[in-house]
Amino acid sequence: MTITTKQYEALTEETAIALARRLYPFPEGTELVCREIGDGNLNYVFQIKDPKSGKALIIKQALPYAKVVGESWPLTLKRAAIEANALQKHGEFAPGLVPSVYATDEELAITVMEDLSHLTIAREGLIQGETYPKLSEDIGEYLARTLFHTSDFALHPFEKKRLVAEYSNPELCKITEDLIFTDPFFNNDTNDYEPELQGAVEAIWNNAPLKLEAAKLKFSFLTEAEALLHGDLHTGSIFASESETKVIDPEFAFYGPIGFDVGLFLANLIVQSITRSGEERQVVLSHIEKTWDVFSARFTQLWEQEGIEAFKETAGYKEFVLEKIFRDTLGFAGCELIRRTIGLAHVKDLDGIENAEQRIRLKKQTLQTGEALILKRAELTSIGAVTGLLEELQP
Ligand code: SR1
Ligand code: MG
Repeated sequence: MTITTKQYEALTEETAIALARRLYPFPEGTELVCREIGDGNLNYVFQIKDPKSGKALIIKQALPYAKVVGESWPLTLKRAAIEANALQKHGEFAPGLVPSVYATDEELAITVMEDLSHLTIAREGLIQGETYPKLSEDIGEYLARTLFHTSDFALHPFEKKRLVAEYSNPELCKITEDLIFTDPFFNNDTNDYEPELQGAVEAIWNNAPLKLEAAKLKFSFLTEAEALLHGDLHTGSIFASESETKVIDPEFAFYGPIGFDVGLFLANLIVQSITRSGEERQVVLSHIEKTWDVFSARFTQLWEQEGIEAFKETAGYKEFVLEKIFRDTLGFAGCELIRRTIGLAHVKDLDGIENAEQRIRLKKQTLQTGEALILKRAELTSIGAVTGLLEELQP
């Protein structure tokens, strides 16, 4: 459903309720309550609820600037339509793993969708020690299904190129190009880190082989239109419970290298593994292995059963593609680890550690792990080798 409005205005809790009444047949006289629950960097998220029946819906609205910085950082409203369309496109291939979209409005830059407040943002849950037994299986499936089905391995080239154009997302891509691939590798004002990390940070800025590899990874991100990515698949973009997983927030969606989505998710699990110890760490290391195992098994099955590429049975081609995705995954994961530690956008998993000495020690470990993944990505040829490296680097 498309809602017709005259012009953009930022919603308030009152106007969000009025809009919800227009969109959903709440019985006459129903008292609705609204809360702004957005905790991300960019948008407003209103939950509108009928407390009597418990029925609720979400109205997410893009602001014409980045909320995390303020009006000095203008940002396209078109991202709301990209997000709504990507949710629906990914939902075609990974049903049940994304929220249902009820309505959209490009002018108001809103998406009206399923309320998922019975679930918890995975990052928050993981920080509290949750194990989320289904997380890696569900995300491995989500990744394989959405990425395979939007790639040249599954689509007619005309349709694939139509989608590449539809999901052109230059402003949001620029944020990633700057914040993940460029700024943390240079002495740039956007970087943000504790003085105790100055030595480790300067070591990154002066590490010529590392910077060369970061440049190559940025080049891949800039140029390789392999599949319709989520584009920001960290654990804050996932709602989870013991039995359910839902991927939200694909406003950074665009056609890019498949390993970027896989790598961002794994990097955020790696941060968790660094903050944990003993059996609790093993649970996260198992999630890391299972994500890749499920992704590669499902991708292989889809290739064999539904692939349309003429070369699909040529000996070694499928393996070549999966090896490339794996190598990219590790490199992108490395960049994400570095930027979450010293760049503009941090993660609570690390910043929330109250003991300063422990926080700095774990941040140094995160940087070291990021560097190792970037530099050793060609040598690490199995996910077991990656978790082995993580265990070595996490005493
Ligand atoms: C200004 S946006 C900062 C970060 O938040 C988003 O979730 C993306 O990860 C982006 O890099
Ligand atoms: Mg987000």
